[in-house]
Amino acid sequence: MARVLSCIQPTGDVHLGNYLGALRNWVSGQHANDVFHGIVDLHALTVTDTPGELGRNTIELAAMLFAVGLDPLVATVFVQSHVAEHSQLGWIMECTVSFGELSRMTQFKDKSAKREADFVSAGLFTYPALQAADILLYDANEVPVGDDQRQHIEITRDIATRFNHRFGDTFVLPKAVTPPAGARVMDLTDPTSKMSKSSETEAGCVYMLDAPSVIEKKFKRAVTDSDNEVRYDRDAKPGIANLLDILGAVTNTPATTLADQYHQYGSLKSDCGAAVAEMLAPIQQRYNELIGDPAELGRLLRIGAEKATAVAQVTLERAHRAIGFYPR
Ligand code: ATP
Ligand code: LTN
Repeated sequence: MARVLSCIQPTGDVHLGNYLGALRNWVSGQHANDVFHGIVDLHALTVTDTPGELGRNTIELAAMLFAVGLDPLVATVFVQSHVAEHSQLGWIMECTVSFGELSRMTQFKDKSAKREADFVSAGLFTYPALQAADILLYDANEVPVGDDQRQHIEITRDIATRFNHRFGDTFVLPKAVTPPAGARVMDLTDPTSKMSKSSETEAGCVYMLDAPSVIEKKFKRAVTDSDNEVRYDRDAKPGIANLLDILGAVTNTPATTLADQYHQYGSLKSDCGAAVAEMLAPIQQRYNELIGDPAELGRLLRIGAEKATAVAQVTLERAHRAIGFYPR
């Protein structure tokens, strides 16, 4: 059984892209591997400065992770700041990566450029060192990530290799894996950009907690094209291809098969909206039950924190011994 680690930042409302591209695979993969799922609030702190916001986002994201079907007795779902070893190993990682290496990270260049008038924290720069700690603490063999995160897995491998070379074999080298045919969900109003919580308008983004009427309206208004022919062509007909991909992902049917079954945009849009609303209804119901029971959520997160800490402590201890800190 491979040890698999995935993490998600508590930075906003979870949307259909997150679900079809990531969370759904987490749920289906929880029995096949030994999986750890971190809600990485320390990473989100790099771009958050409002009191209380991180905690609220964390509990809402936790409720969503359990609502979509992660089983706290099978998967280890934990909050990063509950496991102090992340910060402790993070510092050691900062001392094992160079300024030059961190300067080459494209995510830092992009994010700091976008925030040019805003506060750019040093944490945004050293972010990959903390991410390396997340991964190495759990001896993770596999880290499922999208293309944007591959560079961070590469630098984690470089850091681990350097540490092992300096101080002796300590860390397992992780491998980036591409999630199984992860649907890439595009924005409904701009089908050439990915559906994202940071997009300009909300109309193109379907949130997990949107009411059925809102979902149906968003699909009805999805941007398509004017030739009125349903066929699967990502380049020429990105709007229609996106709808077919979404309906395909929800109903487990190949998008090209669906394309043959539809002749009108209107019925494709309404079926898509209805299928998504139907898929989300039981998730929303479980979410509402959980979010109304903070004591239970706290209990579930403590189970995760205990399991995560047990593993992380052993690894940190190993790193401390390898470095040769004077023991207390
Ligand atoms: P933002 O929406 O602000 O761009 P994000 O949605 O990429 O952020 P992350 O927390 O970085 O959010 O990603 C969580 C997971 O969801 C990642 O595994 C990411 O690959 C996946 N994901 C995000 N957006 C999409 C999308 N539109 N289609 C498929 N997968 C997605
Ligand atoms: N940087 C990632 C989130 C993240 C992560 C991790 C992913 C933090 N630590 C460890 C995988 C493994 C992102 O922005 N999506």
